[in-house]
Amino acid sequence: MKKVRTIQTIIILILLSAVLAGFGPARITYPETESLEVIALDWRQDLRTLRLNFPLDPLLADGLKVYFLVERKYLAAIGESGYSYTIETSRFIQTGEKNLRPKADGAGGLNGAYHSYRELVSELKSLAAAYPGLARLFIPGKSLENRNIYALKISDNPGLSENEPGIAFLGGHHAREWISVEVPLLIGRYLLENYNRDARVRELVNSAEIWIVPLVNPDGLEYSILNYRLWRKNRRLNQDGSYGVDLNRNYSYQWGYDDIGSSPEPFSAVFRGTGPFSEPETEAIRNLFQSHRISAAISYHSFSQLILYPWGYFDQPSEDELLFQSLAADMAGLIAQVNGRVYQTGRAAASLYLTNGDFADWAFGFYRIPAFTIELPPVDLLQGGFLNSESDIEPIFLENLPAALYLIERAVASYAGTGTRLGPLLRKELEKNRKSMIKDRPGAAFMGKESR
Ligand code: 0X9
Ligand code: CA
Ligand code: ZN
Repeated sequence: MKKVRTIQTIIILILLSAVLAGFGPARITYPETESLEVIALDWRQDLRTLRLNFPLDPLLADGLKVYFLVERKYLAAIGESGYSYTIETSRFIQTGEKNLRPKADGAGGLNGAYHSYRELVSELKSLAAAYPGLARLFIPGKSLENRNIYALKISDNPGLSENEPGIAFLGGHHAREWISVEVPLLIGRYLLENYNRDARVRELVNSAEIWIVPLVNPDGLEYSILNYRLWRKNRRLNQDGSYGVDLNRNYSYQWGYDDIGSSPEPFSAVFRGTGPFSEPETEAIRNLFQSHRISAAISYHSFSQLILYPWGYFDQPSEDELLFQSLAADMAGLIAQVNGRVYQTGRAAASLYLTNGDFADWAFGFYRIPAFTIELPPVDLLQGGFLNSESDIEPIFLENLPAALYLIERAVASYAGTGTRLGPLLRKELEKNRKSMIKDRPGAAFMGKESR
């Protein structure tokens, strides 16, 4: 059994090194202020205890060596723990950052066709400027490093808050999931560019308020582009000297319910933060939901090709399991029609893994709206994991477009127009089915408990 796991680990490391090869060490650079070193260890040592004891980021595997990013201050302690390592920083750090930065004109650069923060800002601003009657740029909050978190509102009369359902498309919670920024951005651009020529788009834009928040974690994205491609969290400097809070563990609904899939340990990749909404980035999303009536949401991530719905924090069906099932199945059907790619659907806790404090549990748990996590392609690590190519952007956007339009359509069709924040939502039609579902109101006690 142990042997099998070791072999699996080796295979994964080899694959990781293969997929990372395209991103080559020469492209990586680190700010001197953080005193990071790259160390190499022989993978034949048991590295699991090492990784539990020190905040290390695996960088890549190559031959018998596994490379980790580590802060200089931990080096002595690692040595004292009996691990032998070599310092390989010079192999990775390229001085003279000049030609490593994305070009000022927004084309190409380190991140190719993907958007950096700056490239995204200029794209959002030019969309808002090109369609003043249909789009307006909001800033519901700022990141830790003071970057703006943008929300592009798309509707007729975008300057007014009309009695229309809001549908939010979020991306970029996780730094390394670059494709998750592109999909909501392209959905927004598509709606604007096709308003005049497509009656269906016009109808949806006229009767809804669509919120595009393509980049929840701008600091993390920049770090992933310029420093370390596989960075996940935000860039919070934690108590123990490690960096980052996992923003998709920082929402308040059942925050820290248990330690399965979310961690109280700051150096963990799934550190949930020191409290619910401890991070300004999640606070910005809460702010957006508090000040605007949002009736449905999709949060894009990568990778795995999944359409997930609550609950994620424990493996029980919610009272709206049947509605979630049918919406997810419809969306998966629409997606498959485009490029033939299959997205599996299911409850997040069962189909992927347990976690607490994620966006969808909060949006559903607190606002009782249909909220999905869509894990974009590829389907697995073999196909590239987090590293999509530039040519993947268009087909992945195109296959997700009909599902996004469908969710807007369903939100519009079932919107009761009460003008209240919550309103009767998509659930109404399934009222009768609900009676057959198991009694499940874990959130009842939490409803309204959160400060608004
Ligand atoms: O772990 C996450 O935050 C998401 N997956 S990712 O690989 N993009 O990081 C999925 C969250 C879905 N929710 C649950 N599984 N509870
Ligand atoms: Ca409107
Ligand atoms: Zn993610």
